[in-house]
Amino acid sequence: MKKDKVSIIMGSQSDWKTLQLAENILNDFKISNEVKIVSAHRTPERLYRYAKNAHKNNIKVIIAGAGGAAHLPGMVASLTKIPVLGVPIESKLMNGLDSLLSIVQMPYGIPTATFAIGEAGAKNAALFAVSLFANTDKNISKKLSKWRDDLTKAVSVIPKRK
Ligand code: RP5
Repeated sequence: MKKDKVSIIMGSQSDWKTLQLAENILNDFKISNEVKIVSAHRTPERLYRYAKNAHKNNIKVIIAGAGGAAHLPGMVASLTKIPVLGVPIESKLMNGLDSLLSIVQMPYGIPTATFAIGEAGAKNAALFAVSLFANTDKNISKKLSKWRDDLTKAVSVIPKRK
């Protein structure tokens, strides 16, 4: 039986340095994943093929990162019912505000989740995918509880002076 997986897609090679943080987290939780460049503007036919085949490829969640005129998450969401988690990439000209608004302002009927701009968004999208998998997988659920406990423990009461 094929394993359920998370698919991480991005509009450009330049998005990889952000999206690799999502891949790292999925790998830490041993969640099967794949990574692809799929551009809404430069490779529209690849986007169409990818989205139309996603369901039969056992993809359960799609993390889609894009910057600037960030149409990738919304376009993919329009072609599949698989949940799409949008990550706005921190763009050079507007620090990612353009990406954020492009992703978050979806018209009624075709939702995409939208995360924070840049690295925090990539990591949180992966952790959100982990939470979705934790609903039906006890091992992942246990690991996520431990991960959260460790996060809490790592916050000291008194700030460290350098
Ligand atoms: C978007 O355009 C990509 O998601 C990327 O964030 C942005 C810039 O792409 P490059 O010019 O760096 O390839 O489609």
